[in-house]
Amino acid sequence: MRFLTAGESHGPALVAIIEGFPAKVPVTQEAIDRDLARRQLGHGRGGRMKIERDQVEIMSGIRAGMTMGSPICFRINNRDWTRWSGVMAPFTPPEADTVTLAADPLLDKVSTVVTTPRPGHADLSGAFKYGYTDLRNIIERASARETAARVGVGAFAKLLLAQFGIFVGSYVTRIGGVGVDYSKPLTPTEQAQVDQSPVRAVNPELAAAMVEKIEAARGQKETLGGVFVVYATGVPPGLGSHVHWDRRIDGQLAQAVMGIPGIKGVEFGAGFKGADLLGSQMHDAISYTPETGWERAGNQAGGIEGGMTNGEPLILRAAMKPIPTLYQGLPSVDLETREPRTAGAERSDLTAVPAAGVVAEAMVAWVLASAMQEKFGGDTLPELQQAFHAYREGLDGGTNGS
Ligand code: EPS
Repeated sequence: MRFLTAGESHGPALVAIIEGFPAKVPVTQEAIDRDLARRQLGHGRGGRMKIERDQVEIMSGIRAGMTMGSPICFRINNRDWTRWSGVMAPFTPPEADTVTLAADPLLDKVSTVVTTPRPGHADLSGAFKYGYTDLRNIIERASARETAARVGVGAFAKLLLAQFGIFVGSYVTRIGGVGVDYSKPLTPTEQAQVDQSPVRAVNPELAAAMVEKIEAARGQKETLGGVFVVYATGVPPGLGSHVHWDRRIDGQLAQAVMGIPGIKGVEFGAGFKGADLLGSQMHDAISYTPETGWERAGNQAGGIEGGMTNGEPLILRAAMKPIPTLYQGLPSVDLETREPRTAGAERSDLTAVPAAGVVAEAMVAWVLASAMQEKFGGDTLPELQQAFHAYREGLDGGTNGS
């Protein structure tokens, strides 16, 4: 399975094409739009989220509520396009020097042409790489707006996984240094509570402290990063493989999550803390009885050993840096004059850690769904299910048949 997205932040729409997705998987508009709405939330989001109401419009690949096996194509319209159409038009130069923004109390307009790179964003590296002095050409695609399309793609992956009892969820454990050490899978009720939290935190006290921290950052024209956990339950053992570096599923998951804008680190299970433990403290003892089946004494491995899932819940943590667009502006240099200049603000968020958790769910779901398709094969959901059940029966017999 593979997917591509296209679209600029202030173009007419974001588009995704998914190829190789099995046929006969039930799909509803609500299931996809629900995740798109979750991505838009979180205390500390900026004005853009007040404008957009992300919804998928299916162009192909779904008929009567079922995938058809043909490429799935969808679009998510950018409502803000109406304000930017004169600036982002494909065949005519920008009509104006500035764009008047809506729904942003701190910024009423931005320049069409941007020549001062924001430290921490794609601006300067993109300018070097593509030879631009107008950074608008980089900003538009580097914007995290594109992650809406990934969440749409991930929603399809989640629908496939649900057919096998696999669930992917997430929550926030730290924002701006306020946080807890907690890395367990949640029950569906707990996940629903997290999704009600203004910062998607695991408890209300923590949420209140995080909101306070975000409000302090707002007053200082600062931005904040944080840490979120993504977990997956019901994952069968044996997804991924030990045989080649690029088939190791922890590597694939790390790449998928590191590919989200702002993510600077990914760890599994005990993660970096595991480096300080003794071997006997780190590794999860194995036991088996016919009544209980295979059991592990803990889950320090985060559900992955030898580049393969081991049947325990998948536990991944990711660190997100503070958003690099600051309303105070950071020291920089103008690309045209080479003179020192404060980087201008684009409309942005104070923090997007709660949203990044939802995007990471999508990417984790995509990697797991791809691994399921690779291991159990077939063009249709019933074929996948048949192979999956045969594999599970082999496992329940104590070995997988040899
Ligand atoms: C985002 C859309 C963006 C920003 C944010 C996330 O809107 P715009 O492109 O109009 O600024 O609100 O992106 C960033 C903070 C960033 O640095 O790229 C979204 O849809 O999530």
